[in-house]
Amino acid sequence: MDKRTFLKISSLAGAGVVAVPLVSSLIGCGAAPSGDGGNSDAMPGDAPAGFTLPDLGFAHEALEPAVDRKTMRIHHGKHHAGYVRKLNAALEGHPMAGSSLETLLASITADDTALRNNGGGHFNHALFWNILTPGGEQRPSGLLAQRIDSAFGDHEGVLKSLTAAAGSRFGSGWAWLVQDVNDPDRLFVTSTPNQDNPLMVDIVDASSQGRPLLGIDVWEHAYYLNYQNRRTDYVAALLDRVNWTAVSRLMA
Ligand code: MN3
Repeated sequence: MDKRTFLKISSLAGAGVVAVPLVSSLIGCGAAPSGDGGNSDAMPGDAPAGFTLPDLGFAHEALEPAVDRKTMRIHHGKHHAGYVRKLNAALEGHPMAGSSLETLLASITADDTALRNNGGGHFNHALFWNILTPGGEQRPSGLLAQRIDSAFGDHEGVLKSLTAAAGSRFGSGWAWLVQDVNDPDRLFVTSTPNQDNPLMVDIVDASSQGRPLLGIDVWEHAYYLNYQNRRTDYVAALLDRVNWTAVSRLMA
C-alpha cells in the first residue's frame, strides 16, 4: 500500500496517539483482553484471547417488520459468529495477531483471503448492528446533519445516494457512508464487494477509503428470507431503522 495512506490510517487507529477513538472500540468489536477477560463464552481449549461476537444490542425481532426475527438470528448468531471464529483461527500464529482490528484491516493484502474476508466480515457486521435501531424513524442532527447537507443536499439526498450504491452493487457487498480521513468535513457514499470495507487501504480504491460511518449489508443472507430478490425494498425498510445518533458517534 501507499506508505502515506498507511500512516494516515494507522495513526487514526493508534490508540492513545490521537484523540480519535477507534471505530472498533465504538462499536464493540475489538479483541478481548489477554486471559479470559471479555471472553466469558470461551470453551476449554479456546484461544485465551481474540475477537468476540458483540451483542446485538436489541432483540432479534426488534427490527420487524423491516428485518424479520429469523433472519436476524441466523445473520448474527451464524454468519457474524462464523466470521469471528474464522478470524481468530486465521490469526493463530499470524504476525498480525494482537493488533487492533483497524490496524489489521489497514494492513491486509488482497491475497490474505482469510483475514480479508473474516476481518472484514467481523468489522462490517459489528458496525451494522450498531447503526440500526428499533426506535423508529430518526434523522441526523448537529454536525452530522450539516455535513450531510453539504455533501448530499439534505437527508433525502444521502438516502438516495445510499439506495443507489446498494442497488448497483453487483452480487454480495456493502454500501457505505464514509468520512474522508484527510478532510473530516467531507462525507461520501461508496460500495465495496464481499466483506471489503473503506479501512482496507491496500485493497479498495483510493476513492472508497476513509472512516466508515454507516454500512448496509446487501448480501442475500441479509434479506432473502423476507424479501427474496427485492433488494430495493429491503434497503428502503432498513434505512428507516438507522440510528443516526450512533452514526454521528462514529465520526472523527
Ligand atoms: Mn451479512
